[in-house]
Amino acid sequence: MAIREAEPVGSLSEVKEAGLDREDLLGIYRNMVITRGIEERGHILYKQGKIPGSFYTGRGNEASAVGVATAMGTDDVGTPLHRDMGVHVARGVEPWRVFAQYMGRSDGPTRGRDGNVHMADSNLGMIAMVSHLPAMLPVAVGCALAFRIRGENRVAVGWYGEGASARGDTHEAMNFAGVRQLPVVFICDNNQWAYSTPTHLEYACEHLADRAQAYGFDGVVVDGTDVLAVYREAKRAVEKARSGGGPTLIESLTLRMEGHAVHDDAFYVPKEMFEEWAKNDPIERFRTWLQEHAELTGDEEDEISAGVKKLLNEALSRAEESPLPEPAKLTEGVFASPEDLDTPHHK
Ligand SMILES: Cc1ncc(C[n+]2csc(CCOP(=O)(O)OP(=O)(O)O)c2C)c(N)n1
Ligand SMILES: [Mg+2]
Repeated sequence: MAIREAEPVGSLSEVKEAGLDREDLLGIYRNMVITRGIEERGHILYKQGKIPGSFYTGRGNEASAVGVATAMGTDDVGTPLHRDMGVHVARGVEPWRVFAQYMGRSDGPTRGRDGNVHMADSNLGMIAMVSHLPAMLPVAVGCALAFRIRGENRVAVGWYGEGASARGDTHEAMNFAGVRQLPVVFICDNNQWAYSTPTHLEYACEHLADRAQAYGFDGVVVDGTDVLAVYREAKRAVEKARSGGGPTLIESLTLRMEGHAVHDDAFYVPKEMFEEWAKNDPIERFRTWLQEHAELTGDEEDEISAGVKKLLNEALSRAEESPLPEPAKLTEGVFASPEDLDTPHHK
């Protein structure tokens, strides 16, 4: 085995050294609870017939998504995927806009042009995915190249799934990033399934992070249910990239705790696997850590869950009030014109 396996996070002092105070920790916990809450409500909306198409969830991936996003700087950019609702939440997308997106309303990030998962708020440093197999890795690498050319001290973060690792664009992105030592961090959400395909039919190496060495940069495997370990590794990788140290590949290991999307009941995943991984639920795990290491009280916990419930109830009502887009204007805002691209790179 070539790569490093990240240690789990231990004490509060270790976490403080990594730059997080108690308020930050509670904020991370809250973001994870919001993330799950959005996805649980998405299931209900779908069953009520209010969501056309499907609804994708990242149950089991909340720690990974929120942990990485918390480690990014404000000016950094990322390309989160369908398992990474926590990235949108942690970067400040208001939940009502996510519901509006899924219901195809004009206040969603795509203003009703896509009633689905291809969303991102570019004002918050995110680029919407066009597909995820893994079309966004070359985009993230392109951002990193642009930062280098413009002399900007920014980092790009690109997500992909372990199934997507089998496709050629993963190789092209990583090879180019390694050759140029670009400021990019690759996050492999390894949730052990690509739709119904298990990992032994996807790759033959032990860890996908092993491949980093072949591209000329560091790889690390982290337990994706341990939010603080994810944060620590992501922070390290982001700062390394920012200071000219080149890319890092972080393989974040989880289990996709639901079907590919709400239309899929995941009948092909062995029951024992779900039972085993349910013991490591990222939210419960972090709650226990906070109780043991940061004196989280029952009152604080109740306050957070009541606050999130209120936030999401209001978000749902607000999203339902958002109008559907006007049919006559549907083609507006779909393509960028050269005038829209007001960046030094495009001039
Ligand atoms: C080129 C292409 N083929 C198939 C699909 C349909 N599809 C979307 S996600 C996915 C599975 C991806 O698995 P993985 O990369 O492990 O990500 P996960 O969904 O498990 O997070 C498939 C088959 C697609 N979007 N694009
Ligand atoms: Mg997968």
